[in-house]
Amino acid sequence: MKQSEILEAAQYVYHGEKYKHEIVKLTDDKWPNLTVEEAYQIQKEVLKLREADGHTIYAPKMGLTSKAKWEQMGVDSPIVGYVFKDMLEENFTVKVSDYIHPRIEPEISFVMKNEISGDVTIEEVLENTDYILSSAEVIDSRYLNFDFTLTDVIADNTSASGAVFGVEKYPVEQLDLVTEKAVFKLNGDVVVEGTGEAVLGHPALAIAELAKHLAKEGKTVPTGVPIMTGGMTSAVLIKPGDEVEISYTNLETIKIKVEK
Ligand code: 0L1
Ligand code: MG
Repeated sequence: MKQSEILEAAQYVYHGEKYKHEIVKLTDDKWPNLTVEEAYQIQKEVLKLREADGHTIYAPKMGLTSKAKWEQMGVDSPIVGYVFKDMLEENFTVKVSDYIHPRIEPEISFVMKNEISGDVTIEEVLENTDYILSSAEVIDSRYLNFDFTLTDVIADNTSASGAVFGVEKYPVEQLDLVTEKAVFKLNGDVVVEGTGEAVLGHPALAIAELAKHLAKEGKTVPTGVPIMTGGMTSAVLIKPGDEVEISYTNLETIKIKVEK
């Protein structure tokens, strides 16, 4: 793809995000052979367009790290995107009118105390972790019917739209992140559940994947900000009036009110 096409694709995707409308996916007709490398170049331009609109990057995030998500979305590789400060949901409330067709998924988030980069082990991730937070991501693919390929979703900043982080900080050594379970209740009924094991076998591996990815750009995993490790279950469609409750084995329960 020529640089002019990278920019054209980024503007097209960002228009969908900014004006909250669904778009036909990039690979449908215009760029059927979009590569992963090109998709990340488009994502980089989308991030720049958001920044030019006055928004600030808050933290990187991992996505598509669990089998539940792979099955739901029909793709099978982890991806990296960015949460912006304006995506942080306040007061545990999500307004559907701020989105196109939002879905919520439970996630385990890491806050690092030391920067890591390149090839790191699970143990190295854990040693350099400050604490763990419970969290929930609000995803909102800009693509029609949430239908995309791996490269489409990378270009679309991994459907990043909203994030809710618990406030209780948990020392990593007090948790077994593999067996830590999230149970997602919608209006009182359990709709999905999953454990940390679903996230690449261990959520710390998602952070290791991020370290590898960022190293290719000469960057390190940042410290002091919560980094989501990817949905532990499939994502759940929400509508105004819904009450979401995500309870974890040990981590703080997240309750979200869904408004119009
Ligand atoms: O955490 C995740 O797996 C989010 C992936 C984003 C792609 C999507 O499901 O829209
Ligand atoms: Mg997610």
